[in-house]
Amino acid sequence: MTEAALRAVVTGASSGIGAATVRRLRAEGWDVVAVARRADRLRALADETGADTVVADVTSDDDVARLVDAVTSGGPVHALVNNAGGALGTDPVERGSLDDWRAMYDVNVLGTLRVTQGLLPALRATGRGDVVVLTSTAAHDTYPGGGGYVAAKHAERQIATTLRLELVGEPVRVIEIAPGMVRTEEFSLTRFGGDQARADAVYAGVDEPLVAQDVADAVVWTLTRPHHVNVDSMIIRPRAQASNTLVARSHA
Ligand code: 8X3
Repeated sequence: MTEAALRAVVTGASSGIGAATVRRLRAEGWDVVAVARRADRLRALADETGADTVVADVTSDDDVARLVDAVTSGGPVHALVNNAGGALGTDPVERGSLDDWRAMYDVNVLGTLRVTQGLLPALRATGRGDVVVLTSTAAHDTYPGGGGYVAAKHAERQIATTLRLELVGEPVRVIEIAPGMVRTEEFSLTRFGGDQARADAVYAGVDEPLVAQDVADAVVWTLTRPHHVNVDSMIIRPRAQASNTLVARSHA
């Protein structure tokens, strides 16, 4: 008799780290529910990987309620990967846009809170649940122009650290993965409002920034440790990045 597959929910699954995590989990034999706003991208990922999909925006209470219903009526949930999030702008604090700060808080902090609250009962019920929170090195230290993103990621990190205290003794691990410089199709492009030249400049002269698969590898490694092993927090950067403000660049 073969064992039933483990089942994971991955938010922000339409590109970057989320999509790479879906691919990697499927390759490891997990059932996966891929969640994102963009139906066309999700459909392509489903065709490629065999993942199930739910179109939902983690900043919408109604969407998350519908997501939780759809996921929990479809089977057990062993892992939630809270990956949806992102940065908007690099304004100094003095000129930071309130709208950007609000939007970053909503998706990174409240988005993770909404989905985690919704799925915790199901994660607990399996007797071996995992909550993964994709934060950032911006959750651990700051940098000029990081203001709103750093504030949101610090807050998101504290969901993970607080939840771990509150769930002690229960069969649910809480894992934070904090990536540094990862070159993905969209993270910097979104941050700079679609300005490709500014987005590319983030990685200029950097010898091998991380790629989404590097982070997916870390996520899946933590999930596939024996369940008594809780990787509380993992900071992962490219070798060329020593800190949020010190990056080696060639000037060819
Ligand atoms: C991405 C890392 O340096 O843009 O989460 O804040 S950084």
